[in-house]
Amino acid sequence: MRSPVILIAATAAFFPTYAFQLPFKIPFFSRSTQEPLALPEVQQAETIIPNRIAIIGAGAAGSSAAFWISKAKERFGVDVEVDVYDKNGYIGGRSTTVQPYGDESLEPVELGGSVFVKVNKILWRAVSEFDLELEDFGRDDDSVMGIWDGQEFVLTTGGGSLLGNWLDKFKILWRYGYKAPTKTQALVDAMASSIIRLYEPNAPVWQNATSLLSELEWADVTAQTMAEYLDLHGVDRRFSRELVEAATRVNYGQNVDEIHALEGMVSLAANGASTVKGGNWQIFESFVAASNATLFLNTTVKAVSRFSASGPWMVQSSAFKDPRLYRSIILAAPYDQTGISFSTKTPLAEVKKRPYIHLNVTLLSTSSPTPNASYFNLGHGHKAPNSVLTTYDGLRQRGHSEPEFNSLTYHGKVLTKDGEKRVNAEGAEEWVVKIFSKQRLEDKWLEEMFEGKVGWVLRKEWDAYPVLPPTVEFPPVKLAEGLYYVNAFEPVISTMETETLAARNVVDLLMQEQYGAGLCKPHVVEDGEAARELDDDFVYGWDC
Ligand SMILES: Cc1cc2nc3c(=O)[nH]c(=O)nc-3n(C[C@H](O)[C@H](O)[C@H](O)COP(=O)(O)OP(=O)(O)OC[C@H]3O[C@@H](n4cnc5c(N)ncnc54)[C@H](O)[C@@H]3O)c2cc1C
Ligand SMILES: *[C@@H]1O[C@H](CO)[C@@H](O)[C@H](O)[C@H]1NC(C)=O
Ligand SMILES: *[C@@H]1O[C@H](CO)[C@@H](O)[C@H](O)[C@H]1NC(C)=O
Ligand SMILES: *[C@@H]1O[C@H](CO)[C@@H](O)[C@H](O)[C@H]1NC(C)=O
Ligand SMILES: *[C@@H]1O[C@H](CO)[C@@H](O)[C@H](O)[C@H]1NC(C)=O
Ligand SMILES: *[C@H]1O[C@@H](CO)[C@H](O)[C@@H](O)[C@@H]1NC(C)=O
Repeated sequence: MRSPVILIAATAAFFPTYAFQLPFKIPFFSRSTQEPLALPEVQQAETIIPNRIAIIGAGAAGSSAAFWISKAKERFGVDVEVDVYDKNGYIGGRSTTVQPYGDESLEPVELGGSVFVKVNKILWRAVSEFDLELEDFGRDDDSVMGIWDGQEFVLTTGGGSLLGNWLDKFKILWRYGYKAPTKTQALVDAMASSIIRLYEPNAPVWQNATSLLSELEWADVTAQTMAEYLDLHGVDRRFSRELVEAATRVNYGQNVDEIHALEGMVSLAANGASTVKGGNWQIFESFVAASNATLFLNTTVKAVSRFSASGPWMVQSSAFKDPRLYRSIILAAPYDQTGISFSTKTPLAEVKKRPYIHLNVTLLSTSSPTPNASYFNLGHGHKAPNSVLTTYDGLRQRGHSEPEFNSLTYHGKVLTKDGEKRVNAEGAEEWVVKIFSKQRLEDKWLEEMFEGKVGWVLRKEWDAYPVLPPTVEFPPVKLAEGLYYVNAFEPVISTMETETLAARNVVDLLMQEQYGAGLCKPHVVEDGEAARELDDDFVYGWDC
């Protein structure tokens, strides 16, 4: 039940004008504050709060927030301006692409967030609404997957991706038995079906993740590690420490005895993994374009302040000499990483420090069809898998050394935008390879791994996703009246989809609390009206 929420929205529906009388005059300046900023010219005893919202960050979260606001405006007839700021010169944040050799004529490669699945209903819908093209991810029939423990492969399977259809794999059954994979699959399916709640017409709106998790009955899932959770459900230890860990390590750079079980399960929900041809960032660019918001790229927000509880928010950025005034602010970036100095008369809700996994991504092209077999201690005449995932269990159980990387995966040939295979100076075709590691992989290491056949190399460091230990405590969604924090959701689940979902929630709250509106008008059931038929394509937010 979202009863308090419905109530507010219903009030607005009955008295549609009540919400829209802004801007109005509000006493603005209060003597007792220390001012860290140069105050704007407009500063007087009182001032007008402009009918304007600032969104800080133009990744999945911020771009979709702008889009959701535009949907709310359309549905409620609210008049509000939106500014989107990003310090980068592009939209997409952690979801962006690069081109091999920096060559514009080549097919781009994802450098950050790359895949999503069909149950990610917001992104899936966006792809069709914005006329983008989906590509299957990892359905390469030549691919051979191996799980490397630092000294040997504990498992190798041929063809297809690990997670797409791992249940079918005879070798998996042989190594782990039948029960472990089926039980795990059942747990993943149960999770996926409870996520569906978030897309239904009466989707919950939450003030904090704790209340959402208890509503979805996931509170105990985030409270334990993936290892504990699977152990408790009687899943074979070797299965969780090897195969499941391969998934948590490639997706979140964390082991099964470190990561909480909800995110662990998300790592396994990889059925039908897809990516947008040309780059996922096109979704986020389309969100901003469709929103009609004003976009400030290459613009760093330096300070956010408010001198009285009812005054305007002031945003100091590199785009304007004076602070720009807002009614509300949506923070759509990890709090600790923004470098923003906040100053308010009453303290903000506390956002605890939250470390992120610092990931080194190495993208390269090579004409070597597989990595160096002797690196992997394979005998003469053996080929190494072209998709190497890893487990920590070699070290944990057998005293092997830790794998030097989290994952090393081939991603098809280097292609031109027309789909032709590009050949290098020696006339050889090349593959694109992506390696995730904690440490930098030096040129010499790469040359050995790909037997001297390395073409292009690009290294990128990301603060990729939060460190996700089991917890029952999550950051607040609302930091103050009018100040909302989307990335509060990342310690629950960190994916592109869930960032758009968390943005939807924040916009729903903001539009209710600040404008007496909401994202969707509540559906009032008329007397005698049949219960609404729900069609499968319904996505709350996109639809109402
Ligand atoms: C290597 C890698 C692989 C991943 N794989 C997947 C995957 O396969 N599938 C998946 O769903 N997710 C994946 N993720 C996670 C996913 O990319 C993120 O969860 C998601 O993109 C986060 O979106 P966001 O908008 O919340 O944050 P971000 O994308 O980080 O956006 C925040 C934006 O805020 C801007 N910003 C910060 N501070 C300021 C400031 N002071 N002023 C102005 N702008 C500021 C930043 O420049 C940034 O653009 C991956 C991430 C990485 C790094
Ligand atoms: C952002 O800045 C970079 C580097 O100065 C520049 O190349 C790029 O064109 C700028 N982009 C935008 C959208 O202003
Ligand atoms: C979370 O929200 C619920 C209601 O939505 C509230 O009762 C609870 O106190 C909140 N918890 C925290 C930690 O803010
Ligand atoms: C988009 O914004 C411009 C200028 O801010 C405005 O004139 C126009 O009406 C807006 N269009 C829509 C569809 O909201
Ligand atoms: C392959 O790896 C082995 C062991 O790491 C190394 O000694 C050898 O030089 C590598 N081969 C090439 C051609 O680089
Ligand atoms: C990532 O790893 C750390 C630790 O080894 C290095 O200090 C960084 O230089 C490295 N980053 C890149 C881009 O290679």
